Amino acid sequence: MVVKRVREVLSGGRLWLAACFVLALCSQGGAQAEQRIEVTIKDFTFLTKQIPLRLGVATVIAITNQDQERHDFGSAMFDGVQARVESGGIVSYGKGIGGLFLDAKKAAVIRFTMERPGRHEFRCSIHPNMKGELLLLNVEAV
Ligand SMILES: [Cu+2]
Repeated sequence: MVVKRVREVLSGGRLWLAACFVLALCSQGGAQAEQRIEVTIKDFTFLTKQIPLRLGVATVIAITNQDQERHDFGSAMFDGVQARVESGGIVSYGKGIGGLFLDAKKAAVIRFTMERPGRHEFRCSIHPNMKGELLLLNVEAV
């Protein structure tokens, strides 16, 4: 009886492993479907091509500052979210980054996976008139 129970637990474990494997395959497929947003800062304006962003998908925000001025890309959308910032050969990562500062003519990349739907505003803290937003949709990844 005890042996039988152990066997049941074992087969349950195997099923769970199989499920993990399928999940791993799926998330590999998801990596190919990485969504990328280009944000260009030009003449004190955020230029973004607004594409609907899906939740739970690896997201890359590539920011380029074309101005001769320092700007900031800050947003509450990163609150509590694990994010990775790559800029000038430096990679930093952590939970809840507030945003990043971009010196003149510099570029940076933020990688994260968004789980909260809705409109997420971003702004430049140096120039309060500079604002933009990203729309995150709660749709199934097909
Ligand atoms: Cu600015």
